[in-house]
This record gives sequence, structure tokens and C-alpha cells, in this order.
Amino acid sequence: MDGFLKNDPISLQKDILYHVEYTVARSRFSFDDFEAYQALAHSVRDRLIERSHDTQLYFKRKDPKRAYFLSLEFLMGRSLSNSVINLGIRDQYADALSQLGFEFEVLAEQEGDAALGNGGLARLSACQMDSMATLDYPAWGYGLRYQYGLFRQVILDGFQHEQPDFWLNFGNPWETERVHVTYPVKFYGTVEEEILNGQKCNAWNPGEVVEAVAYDNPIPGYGTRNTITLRLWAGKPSDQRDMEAFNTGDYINAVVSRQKAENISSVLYPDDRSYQGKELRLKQQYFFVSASMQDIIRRFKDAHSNFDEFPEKVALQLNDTHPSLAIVEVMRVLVDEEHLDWNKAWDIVCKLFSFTIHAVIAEGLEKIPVDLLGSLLPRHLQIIYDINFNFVEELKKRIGLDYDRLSRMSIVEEAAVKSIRMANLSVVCSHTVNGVSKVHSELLRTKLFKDFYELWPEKFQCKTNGVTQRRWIVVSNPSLCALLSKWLGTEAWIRNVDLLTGLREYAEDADLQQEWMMVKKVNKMRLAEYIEAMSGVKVSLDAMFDVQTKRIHEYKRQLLNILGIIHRYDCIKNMDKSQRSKVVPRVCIIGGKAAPGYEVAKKIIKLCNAVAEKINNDTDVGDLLKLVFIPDYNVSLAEVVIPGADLSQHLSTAGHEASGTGSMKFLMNGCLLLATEDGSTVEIIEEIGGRESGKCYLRDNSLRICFLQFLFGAKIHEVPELREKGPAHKLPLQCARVLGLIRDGHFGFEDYFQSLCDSVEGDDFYLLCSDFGSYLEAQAAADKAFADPKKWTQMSILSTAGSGRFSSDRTIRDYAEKSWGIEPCRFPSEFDG
Ligand code: 8GP
Repeated sequence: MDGFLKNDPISLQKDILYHVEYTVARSRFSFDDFEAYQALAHSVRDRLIERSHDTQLYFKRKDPKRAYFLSLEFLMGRSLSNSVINLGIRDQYADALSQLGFEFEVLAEQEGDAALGNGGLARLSACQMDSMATLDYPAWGYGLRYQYGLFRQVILDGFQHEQPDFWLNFGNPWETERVHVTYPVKFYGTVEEEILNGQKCNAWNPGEVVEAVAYDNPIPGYGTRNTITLRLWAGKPSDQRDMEAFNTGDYINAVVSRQKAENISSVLYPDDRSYQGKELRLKQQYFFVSASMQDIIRRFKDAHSNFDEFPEKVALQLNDTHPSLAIVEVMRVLVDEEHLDWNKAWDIVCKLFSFTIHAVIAEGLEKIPVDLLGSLLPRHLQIIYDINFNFVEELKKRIGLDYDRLSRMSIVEEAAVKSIRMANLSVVCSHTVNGVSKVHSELLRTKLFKDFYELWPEKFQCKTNGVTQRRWIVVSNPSLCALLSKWLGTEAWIRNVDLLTGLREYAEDADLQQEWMMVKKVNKMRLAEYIEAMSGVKVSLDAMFDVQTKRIHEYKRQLLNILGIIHRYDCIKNMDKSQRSKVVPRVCIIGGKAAPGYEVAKKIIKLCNAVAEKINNDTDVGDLLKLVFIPDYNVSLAEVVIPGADLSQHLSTAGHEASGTGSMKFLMNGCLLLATEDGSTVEIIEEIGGRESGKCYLRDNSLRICFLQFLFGAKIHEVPELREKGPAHKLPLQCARVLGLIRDGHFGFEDYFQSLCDSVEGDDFYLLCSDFGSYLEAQAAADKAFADPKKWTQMSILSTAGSGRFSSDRTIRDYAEKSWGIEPCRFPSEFDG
């Protein structure tokens, strides 16, 4: 069954003009690009709403088990292109617009990014939503509708400055406010024991009530009519409270309280993992968890009356520990509000949750001070104590009185600041605990959660991350998309990405190689134009475009990259003319945001800009080397940068990156990787170019340069020993020289940069010193390979061909089958033929 709305160009034109006139309220005879974008977006939204209604009604009728994906962060980026592509009507829209005198691409550029997240974890959530919709899973996403997304990064005189991202300034055409879907969320107050029907129970008398209102964002699947929902909550004042204040004549305070309620969802915390102990952050967590659970329970109760069936109908996914209060909230609702016996409630809760952790080190795990939790959520603290008491008693029976182990495993940490360990709570109460790559999952079993793994080995699983090929090839790289469909003879790879392996047989085909190089050139041109417009730096398309874009962090080692660039610069400066003629030209591109309070990361940005200034203005060097820092790296910029890259760098100190998903996007776009063996890189090597596979191109095991990547650096198991040894005796000459240039003021600001140099020459915790030599060797190998365009192109084709395993479709299927126990529920549609 199709919808009311027609998708031929004439109908689309009418709809766009209708929205110009009546939604945007501009004359249909005179409107600009932004107004045209708004009207276009509203016309797409109409179609999304129609499909979303059909999907929800169908789910309601079939009543399948549903998965609920709880995440405090979603980095969605832009919606327009993604939506029309998934709806299968991009070309029709392009036609309709061109007859009106507009270009689809130009209008698409009018859209701002929805940046309701920080980095990897948040973008992963967005990719996974796309896969859930495309694979027809009955799923929902739940999160917070921040008014301020991730800060905008502005570079002034080379320094990062943060500006607020008030992304809702011009409205958000994609969302629908559901004024009737609201729930009260309680905070503070006291807990009193009451007798109800002869039973003792706990009544929570809150000190503050805030209303959560739902904003629905449709997520269309590709090649299906299914369109699922990302429901984001915003705070608004509770009517009840307002009335009381107004009745007592306290008008001003009533208005101020309105604002206070809205504050809860006003701002995304930009820090990676340093919001421990902040009250507003905890409020945000509970606010979104409580509203989501009320919504989920309401939906369940619409069709069921017995909570025994709850785990048969509901799977709850915890995206890291940020939503883990959901565990306690369900317990509270079942015991205090539904009056289930504690043991029965506990039984139900233990069947609901699947937990995925994205952290690598114990210090990264979230802890909530007991005082804070007790004051904000007094009843929840009691419940956590009860859960912990039962758990520890049970544990004593299993492992005896091993107090060290008991205290390590306890949900309550008895330290100077008594705290609740959210990760322990999540592991205890979840039926599955997932790592995000093989290496990471092993780390969880042997280090982070060793004690728990020994107790419950069956809980621990690996769900290697993936990214969506719809966004990262179809939307961002249309030329590559067309070429893939042509050579594979089908567009079916867009839903079944394993088909990309079919390219392998043509990897040496001269025609494909020719077309492949053309596609890369087109994408490099687009990137070069952006770079010139943004920085004034002209770059040569013949140069290797070498990219490192991700959050700035010491463990991600952007500093190693910059030191390598200085070394390259120094070498070129010291060459004669004939030596220079042999240099493989490079355009080095670095981008990413530093958390506002992360001083070292901010220094790294400044160093990058200082070095860029020097190199880019040095006529000796010319096109042989350029360095560009791309400000305000976000999803829509990634869509320009990634397709234009020849080489991408993933330099984390081994053992520090849980997975890494950027590498997968570059890989899909035929980009070669220069990387350490960390996180998901290890699996990428296994999949497309491991030494074991016998497919080595530059077979040199000492350098570990494999077929499709340039690998370097210490391996995970070598890191502790290298740290132990310290850097003093192994500072390579080249590294010492580069640090000397910085210290001596070659790039200015020498006082400011001393501490960066000290960190490398001092304890060198991230092993820049010890990896420097092998890093340069891998770089030299990349240069050598790039000098042979045919071979390079073959490697590039094989990268894309082998990238299928890193699709979020595979990850989501894994979750559905092994963690959530859900099945596809597909609305019968025109796509089924
Ligand atoms: C990231 C990990 O650092 C990265 O390795 C992984 O690929 C990604 O999650 C997806 O699994 N972690 C985060 O982004 C993270 O912990 N963010 C919290 C600050 C919100």
C-alpha cells in the first residue's frame, strides 16, 4: 500500500511551492535558497511522516518484540540528502527543483548539522539507527533534544575558541513536537514508607517535577517503507508546579521556574569523560531515562497487562553507562508503582538490558558520588543499595570472602568520595555486555571486567562497530556510488554491502582503474575547493591527500602526525633540487575539536596551525608539502573530506582506541590506512590485507606493511614494557631534532609549546618517541606506494571491496540476533515488488 503523496516531479514541485507559500510563508514567486531548502525539507518530511505512521501502525498490529536504543548522544548531521536517498526519490526531487530554477546540491548545503553528540559513540548511534530502519527492525531510538549541540570551533590566530551551537535558531523542519506525549519527571524530595493494602511500600515525594515533551525525528530505511523514530526529550515546566506558584502570587518565580525546567535539556556536555559529579549532567541522564521508560511502559501496557511478558516484548540497549539509571528506574516502577514483589521485578529487569561499553580504561568509567545521587534521586539510591546488597551476598556464596575482589566488584565504591560505579551496576543487571571490537572485547574480559567475566563468562560478547554505507558512500560520494553500481551491475550492494567483494575480480582492470582515479580526482577537487575557500591555501591535486580527522586527544596522537610533518619539512628544506624532484608531494589535513577544558589538546591545535603557517608560506617547499587545519570538523564536513582522501591516519597508542569508526568510512571510500594495530584496525587487517592472507603487496614483515595498509608502532602487549623502560635512552635523533626545532621557536610561541615537547621527552606516556622511527618508515612506504598510481589504485579498489564487514548493517544484525532477540517486521510496500 502506498501513501497519499505522489512522487513524480510535478507533484513534488507542487508540494514544494505549497510549503513555500504556506509553511515558510514566502511568496511562491519570490524565495531564496534557504527558503527553498525549508520548503523542500517540509515536503520531504510529509513523506517521512506518512511512512512513519504506516510503520508504527503496522508494528502496533503485529506487536513484535521491540528494541529501544537508549543513548545520550546522536550525531545525525544533515538529514535532507540522506532522507531523499533512502526514500528513493532523490532524482525526482532534483528534476522538480531544476524546473523551478534550483539545484538540489545547493539547497542541501543550506542545512545545518544536528550535532547532538561528541564523537565516535554519537556518530555510531546515528549509523546504527539507519541500519535498524533499513533492516526493518522494530526499534526506537531515545535521547535528549539539546538546544545547544556540540560547540562550534573557531580558530583565531591558530587557537581554538568555542562558540555555542544554537542549532534550532531557524527551526528544525525534520522534527515533530508531540505536545500530547509528555511525562512528569521527578527529582529531589524524600522517601517515606507507607502501608498500601497491608503491604509496606516506599513513596517518593519529589521536591521538583519537570515535564518531558517528545520530539520525533523520522529515520527512513533504504529500500523499504519502514521509517522508525528517534524520540528526543525536551524539558518544559510542569503545569502543576506553575499553578501552585501562580496561586500564591509568586509570578516572577513561576516564570523563572519555567526556564529552570528548560535548562535540563539545554546543553550537550562537550567533555569526553570529565563530567563526573556534575548535577546537571546527572539530571539529564535521569530525565531522559525516566521519560523514555514511561513511554516504553505505556506502549507495553497498551497491549499487555502482565509484566511477565515485558522481556518478551521489550529489549533495552544501554549505549555506554549514560543511560544506566534505566535499570534502577525500571526496578522502581515495577516495585513501587506496579507493586511487584522485589524478586519478581529483579527477574524481569535481568532479562531486559544489553550493555555496550565504549571506554578502554578503568579511569574512563562513570562514577556518581553517593551524596549527589542521594539528594537528586533518593529512592534510586536506596534501590541501588538493595541491588548491591543482594549481589554481594550472592557473590560471597560463589567466591567466598575474598574481600579485595568483593570490593572491586561492588557497585558501591568506598573511597574518599563514596560513589556508585555505573559500569558495575550495568554489568550486574545486563544479560549481555558488549565490546566494540575484538581487541576491546578481549580487554573487557581480561582487564576492565575480569572479575565479572570469571563469574559470568556467558554475558560477554563482541559486536565490532560498523558504519552505514548509505551515509558514507551513497550520500557523501555519489560518483563512487554510481561507479560501484555500474561495475557490480546492481544497486543491491546498498542494502547488502557484502556484494562489494565482487569488485575484487576487477581490481586490476585498466578501465575500472581509470574510472576509479577519475572519481578520486573529482572528490579531491571538491575538497581542494573547500580548502582554498576556507584557508586561502591552494593545493595540488597531484599530491597525496593525507588526512587525520577526529577528536583531538593525546592518545589519538595528532602530535605524532605533526612531528612527522615537521620532519618531512625539515628533510625537504635540506634537499637539493634533484632530491626534491623525487619527493612525493603531500597535502596533510588535520581536523577535530578539543574539549574546551583540555589544555594539551588545545596546544596541539595551536602547534598544527603554527606549523601550517610556516610551511604553507615557504616558497622552497611549494607544492611538495602543505598542511591544513580544517576548523569545526563535523559530519557534513566529513562527507567532503573522507571521499577526497588518499591516505588516512589512525595513530592511537596501541590499546587505547576501543574501536575507531573513522577508519571504516575512509576504507569504504577507497582510502588507504596508515595505522597502529589497535581497536578495529586489527580486524580491518584480518579482513583485507593481513600478512596471513598471503595478499601482501609490499611484503616486508619487519615494517608490517601489508597489502592495503601501512602499519607501524608498538603492539598492545608491548606497551607496558615500553612505558616501564621510559623514553630517555631511546629518543631517536630525528625526533630530537624535530622537538629542537619547536623548542627553538621555528614556529613561534616557543614558551607555549615547551610543555608539549616535555611530555614527549619526559615520561612519553603515549609512546611518541618509541614509535617515531617506525612511523616514519610507514610514511616512507606510503610515499613509495603512491608513486605507482596503478598499484595504488588497485589497493584502493581492494579497500572498498573489503569494507563490507564494517557496515553497521552487520553490527545491527548481530545485536538483533544475539542480544535483543528481535526480528524484522517489514511493512509490505512498493519495494517488495
Ligand atoms: C568512542 C571510542 O573512543 C571509539 O574508539 C569507538 O569507536 C566509539 O566510541 C564507538 O564505539 N567513545 C566515545 O565516543 C565516548 O566514549 N564518548 C563519550 C563521551 C561520550
